[in-house]
Amino acid sequence: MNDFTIILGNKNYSSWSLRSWLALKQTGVAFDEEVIPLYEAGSVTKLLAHSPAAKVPILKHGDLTVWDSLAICEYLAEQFPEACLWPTDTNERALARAISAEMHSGFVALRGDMSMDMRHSAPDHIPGPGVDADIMRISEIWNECRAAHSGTGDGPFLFGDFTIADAMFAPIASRFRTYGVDLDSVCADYVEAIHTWPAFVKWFEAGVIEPYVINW
Ligand SMILES: N[C@@H](CCC(=O)N[C@@H](CS)C(=O)NCC(=O)O)C(=O)O
Repeated sequence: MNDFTIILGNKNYSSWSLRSWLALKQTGVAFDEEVIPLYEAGSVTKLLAHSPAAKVPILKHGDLTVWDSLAICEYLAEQFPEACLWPTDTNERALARAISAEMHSGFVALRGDMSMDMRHSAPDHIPGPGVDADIMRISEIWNECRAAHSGTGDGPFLFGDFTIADAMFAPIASRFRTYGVDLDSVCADYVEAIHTWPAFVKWFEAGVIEPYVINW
C-alpha cells in the first residue's frame, strides 16, 4: 500500500476527479486509487465511508483526508514543491490561482450543458443558454496565458510547463472535443496538447473502456 490514495469517480465522467488525479500524477509519487462508480444504488454510502462531503475526488495521506479538487491540488503543491505544480513566477502563480479558482467556481452553464463524457461524440450539439459566453471567456483565458508562452521554447500548456491550471482546464478541453466546439488555433492547439499529454491519455484510455454508464 502506498502513502497516498486517491478516491475517484468514474473516469469517463468525473471531471473533478480527473483534475486532482492529473496533479497527483504530475508529482511522480506512487499512489493507490479506488474508483467509486457514481449515481448508483449505494454510491453515496461508499463515498460517505471516505468523506463526510460525499463527493469525489478524495485524497488520503496517512491519517489525513482532503476532499475537493482544488484543495487536493493545493495540498499536493505544498507536499511536492519540486513538482512546480504552480508556476514559479509570483505573478504567474497568482494568475494561475485566479483562473483555477474561476474554473472551480464558475462556468456553470457550460458544465451543466456539456457534461464530461469522454466516450461520447456530439459534434452537432447546440449549446444551451449562457454556454457561448462561457466558451468565449475560456478562450480569452487560454489565449492570454498562451500569448506569454508561445514561440518561447516553453511547453504547450497555459504557463508553459504543466501546472494545476492545466489540470483544472483539462476536462474543458475534453468537453470541447466531445461537443465539437469551434476554436481558434491557439485554443485548438491547447486542446491537442491536453489530449496528447501522457497522463491525460492514460486517464482517457481507462475512462472509455469503463463498464459504467450514467444516463443523465
Ligand atoms: N467542488 C467539488 C465538486 C466535487 C463533485 O461535485 N464531484 C462529483 C463527481 S465529478 C461527485 O462526487 N458527485 C457524486 C454525488 O454528488 O453523489 C470539487 O472540486 O471536488
